Amino acid sequence: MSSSVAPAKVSTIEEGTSQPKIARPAPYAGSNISANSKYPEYTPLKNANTTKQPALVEIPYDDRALYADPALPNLLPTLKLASKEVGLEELSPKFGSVVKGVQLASLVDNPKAKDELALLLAQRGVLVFHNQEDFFKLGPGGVTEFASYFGVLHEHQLSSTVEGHPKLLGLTGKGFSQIAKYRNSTSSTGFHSDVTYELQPPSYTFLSLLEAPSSGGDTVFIDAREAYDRLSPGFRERLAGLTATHSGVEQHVGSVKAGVVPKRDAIISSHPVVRQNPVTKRKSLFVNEEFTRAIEGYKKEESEALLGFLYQHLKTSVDFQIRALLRQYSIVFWDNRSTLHTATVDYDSDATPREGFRLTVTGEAPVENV
Ligand SMILES: O=C(O)CCC(=O)C(=O)O
Ligand SMILES: [Fe+2]
Repeated sequence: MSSSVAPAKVSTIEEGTSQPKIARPAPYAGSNISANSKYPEYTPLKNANTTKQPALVEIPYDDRALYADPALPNLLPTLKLASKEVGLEELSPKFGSVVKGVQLASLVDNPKAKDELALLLAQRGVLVFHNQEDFFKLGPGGVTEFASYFGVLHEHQLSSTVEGHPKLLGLTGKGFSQIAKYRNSTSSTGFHSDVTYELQPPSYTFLSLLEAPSSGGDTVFIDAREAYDRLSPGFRERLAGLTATHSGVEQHVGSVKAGVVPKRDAIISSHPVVRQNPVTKRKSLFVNEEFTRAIEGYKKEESEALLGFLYQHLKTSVDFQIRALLRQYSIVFWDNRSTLHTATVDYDSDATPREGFRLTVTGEAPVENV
C-alpha cells in the first residue's frame, strides 16, 4: 500500500521566490552542550557525522497507520483499559492525548501495537507519553530502530546529532538567559511543521526529553485540520489548487554562520497550501512562517496578504491549540502533516536544562487530494 510520490518542483536557491528573511540557524545547530544526565550516550555534537548526504531521491513511504486495527487492541488491551491500568487522557476534545500506562520500550517487538500507535497519532495529531525511562535505556541504536519502524528517518543536514547516529538530532535547548532570538524579537514563538522545505517533509516526529525544567518549556501545537475546517466554503475554494514555496535557504545560511558544516545543499520546494492526510483523509492548512515564502503565481502583495491572514488565523486561534507539558523522560509524538508546533522558551537552562533528542520519519510528498 505504498503511496505514490507526486513529482515535486525544485528550484535552485537563485531561482527561488523566497522573500528576504532573517537567517536563523537550525534548532540546536550551534550547541555542543553535553547532556548532564544519566545518559551521556545521547550527547549531541555540532558537526558530528559529517558525511555528505547524496542529493534527495524519492523515498517510498507506506504509512504504518494504514495497517492498524482501529480498535487498538494491542496498544490499549481491553482488560487493562477496563482496569484503568492504561487509558487516554484528552488534551482537548478534538486534538492531542496523553497515553497512560503504556511503556514504549515494551512495544519494541510488537509491530501491531506500533501500527496502532501510528493510527492513534494520525487521528489525535499529538500523543504524549510520560515516565518513559526504559525507552531511553534502549540506547541511541535502539531508539533509532524503534522510530525506523515507521519509515525512513530524516537526516537533518544542519542540526547537531549523536556521534555514529546521524538520524538522532540532539536537542539542547537554550533558556531565555542565553537565547539570541530575544535580542531581536519579543517572543521565541515560531510555529512551524518540521523541515517543510524538503521534497518529502516528515510525517511523524518523536521528541524525547532526558532533562526538563520542572515548569515551562512546553511544546505548543496547532491543529491545522481544524484551522482549515473553520474557514468558510468560499475561502476554502480560494485556497484549492494553490501551491507555495518552502525555503531551507535561510536556515542553511544561519547555521553556516553558527559554524555548522552543511551535509546537503539548501533547497526550495513547492507544496500545496492545503494537504490531505492519507490516513485520516482530513485536509489541513500546510503553510508556516518559518519556511513558507510565497504563493506561487501571486504577486508579492497578494501572496503576503493571503499568507499573513493564514498565519494570524493559525497562531492566534487558541481554540484549536494545545500545550504539551513535558517533563524528564516524557516523549511527545506529532503528525507534521496535520499540526504546527513551537518550542516555548520561558525557562532558564542554566538552572534547569532541557535536553533530549528528536527522530523524524520521512513522509509522503504532500498532495492536496490523496
Ligand atoms: O523543543 C520543542 O518543544 C520543540 C522543538 C522543535 O520544534 C523540534 O524539535 O522540532
Ligand atoms: Fe520543530
